[in-house]
Amino acid sequence: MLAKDYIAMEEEFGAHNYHPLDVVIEKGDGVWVYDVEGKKYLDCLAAYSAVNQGHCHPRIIGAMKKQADQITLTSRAFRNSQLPLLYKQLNEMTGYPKFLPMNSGAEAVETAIKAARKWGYKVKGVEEDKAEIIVCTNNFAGRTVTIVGFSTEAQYKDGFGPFSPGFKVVEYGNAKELEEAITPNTVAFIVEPIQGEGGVVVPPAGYLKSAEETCKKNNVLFITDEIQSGLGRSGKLFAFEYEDVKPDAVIIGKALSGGAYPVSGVLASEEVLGVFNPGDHGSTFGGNPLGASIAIEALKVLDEEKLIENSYELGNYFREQLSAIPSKHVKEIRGKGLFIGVELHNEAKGARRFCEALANRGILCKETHDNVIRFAPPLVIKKEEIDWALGHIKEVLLMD
Ligand code: IF1
Repeated sequence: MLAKDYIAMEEEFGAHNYHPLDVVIEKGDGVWVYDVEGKKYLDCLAAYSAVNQGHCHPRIIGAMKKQADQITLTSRAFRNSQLPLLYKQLNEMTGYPKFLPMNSGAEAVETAIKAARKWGYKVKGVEEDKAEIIVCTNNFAGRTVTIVGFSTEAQYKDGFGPFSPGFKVVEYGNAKELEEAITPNTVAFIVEPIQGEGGVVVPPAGYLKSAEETCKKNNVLFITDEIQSGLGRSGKLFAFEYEDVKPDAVIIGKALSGGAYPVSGVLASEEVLGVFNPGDHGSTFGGNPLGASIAIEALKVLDEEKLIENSYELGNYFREQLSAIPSKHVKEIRGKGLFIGVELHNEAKGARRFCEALANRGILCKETHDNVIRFAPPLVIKKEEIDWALGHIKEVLLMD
């Protein structure tokens, strides 16, 4: 079958909830992916940062195959021999005493919301059904009804109401507005340390620190969504580390499995995750031995292959080199580590045409918010590969 045949089949039988670039990928290896016609591309999206360890990392796929031959799913009605090892691995790498495993990022965010509310009622003493959670403008936390209910993007909500009450929105990066929004019923503030979908937005220096202080002062849980920014993407294990804060809970997903399987969850203190009693929360697949074994290996790969350090160093290099391109279209280059956004001026007429031109040259990336090109390659990328990409990026950014 040719690419156009796959595309026609997809358009005919699939729901049209995406508008992908017309590249039909059938194979991946490290930073490279190959389409059905044999064309090779440098993947600068890394499945929205789920593939930080690179496509089909041999150690991760090896762990997956080994566990697949043993047992894949037990349900949490029984214990399995992989989940305890994942707990231990996460504890050693992050310092958080507890973890609650789920599958998708949205489910992990829902889990944090449930934990925060229950903590509010049982520990903080908020009156029943009065708990408030504060979130930010331009947040992105997934697609469930509760989560899109607090989105500030009209399209994500349109036609999906009625929504869950109990959420307040404050401006991202504005610590004063957060302080003013807190009431005695506020149980949590959930924030992305760097906004991904928002356009790779790095908040003003000191923002997370003052948000944390405000939360502490008011007995409000400070929760970071590190589903996209975490696990090395920003050049640190967690993007919150740039500000010397210690969130009460951290939501992770995506790269937790290196893109091999959906694995997500919430890291937190005993006080926060301790609010759950048997039967309060769960998932058929959450914590399954296949996912757990994959996540253990994916975490070890991050650590042992020094991918976080590579992200930090090559991220700085990539951004420096991008800044040196004398393009009239570029308004701002931002990001941390290999989490990079290139915002274009309105006159550039959108980022999509630049992404399409890059795809034609063998570089895959995806625009966000119409006028931001995002570069977020797998963290296994090498300097030579970035240099090769930069040659093309330069020519494309110098287009009219
Ligand atoms: C789509 C964006 C990226 C996330 C943060 C939770 C989730 C995500 C910070 C939910 C998911 C995704 C989902 C994907 C596109 C994508 C995305 F462009 F929409 F914003 F990465 F940049 N918190 N992000 O970024 O995790 O339930 O999807 O596992 O929805 O099309 P999920």
